[in-house]
Amino acid sequence: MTYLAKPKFHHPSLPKNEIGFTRRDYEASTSTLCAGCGHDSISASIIEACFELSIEPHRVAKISGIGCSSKTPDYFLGASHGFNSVHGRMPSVLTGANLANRELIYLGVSGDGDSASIGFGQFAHSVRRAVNMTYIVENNGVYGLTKGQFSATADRGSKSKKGALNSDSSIDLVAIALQLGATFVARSFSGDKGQLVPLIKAAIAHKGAAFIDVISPCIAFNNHAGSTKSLDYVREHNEAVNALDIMVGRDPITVNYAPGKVAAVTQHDGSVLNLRKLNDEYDPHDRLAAMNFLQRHAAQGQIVTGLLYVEADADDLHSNLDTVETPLNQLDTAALCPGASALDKINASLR
Ligand SMILES: Cc1ncc(C[n+]2csc(CCOP(=O)(O)OP(=O)(O)O)c2C)c(N)n1
Ligand code: SF4
Repeated sequence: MTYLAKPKFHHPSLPKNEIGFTRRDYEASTSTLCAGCGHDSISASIIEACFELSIEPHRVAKISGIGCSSKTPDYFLGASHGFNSVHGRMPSVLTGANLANRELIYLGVSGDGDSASIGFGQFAHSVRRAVNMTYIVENNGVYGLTKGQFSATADRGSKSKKGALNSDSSIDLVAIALQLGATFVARSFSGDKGQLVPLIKAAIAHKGAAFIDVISPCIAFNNHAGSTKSLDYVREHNEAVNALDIMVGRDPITVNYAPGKVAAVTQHDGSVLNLRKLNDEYDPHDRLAAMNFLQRHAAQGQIVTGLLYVEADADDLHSNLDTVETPLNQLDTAALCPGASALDKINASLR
């Protein structure tokens, strides 16, 4: 993989977050993707979200598969842990890492080819097992790295760059994530940072399996008139369900305003958040309604974006398995290997 180091100098008065880091501290090497690729905008949103959340980069583990999308962890959070796994195998590598050290923040980055074809089973099981992670699919409807074949998320009836018609039904990863029990499900567009950054922040703050499908046009192989994942198509068919803002780790600020209205709320640092309360008709806490809403709008050719579903008090894999609180690398030998008598007891209980 090509590695281009970014120049170190930057303006001395760059704004700092509450742990004293600038946005530059969340960057990494220079992207080698095509200029204008949607994936680079997603990297920029991840950088912004982690900066705004004041996350220490070394607390993040970013894990990906293979593809242009899976190369992106090289371009953000250079000081965090990273593992570029095998094509489609990101979810099981992430699950293993998470079981070994629950203290890190897990960011899974994948492509639609990576997650909806070869890694479909892996995607499904990590979501249904409630692994505590933010799973982002950079969805361009094609295999970008291998030169633009249709992926399983390409819409039936859409055309390839060379004019071939896709006759296969498409897989909607958001619908599947809802069906599998993901406790945070959202869709966004790489070109809508205003929507994507708060969604990433909320997904990171969520305990449990958080899934974000980001429509991310491939400007080299899927940005032409017959594509339903081109910049023009997505801009014309984007139906946002809500606008999300998030506050974490501070004393609560209370506010009371009517549904459908916008309220300006002053934050601890003096900045002002404009909160838009959802209209009564959209409830992101109703899984069945979310599935219905998604399908209804898909049938009208609309791409629904925003936070579609969230379960506030979700459990994760660790609570379901009742695992030890301490990361395995901090346990001593006695705790890791309690000896033959403990094993005898377990065996006896299974007889
Ligand atoms: C086991 C295996 N099969 C196939 C490949 C070839 N391959 C590399 S990337 C890729 C597709 C990537 O597509 P996607 O996940 O949609 O990412 P994009 O490049 O579009 O961002 C394929 C098929 C591989 N590297 N390993
Ligand atoms: S081929 Fe497509 S997905 Fe890959 S870097 Fe270029 S624009 Fe992005």
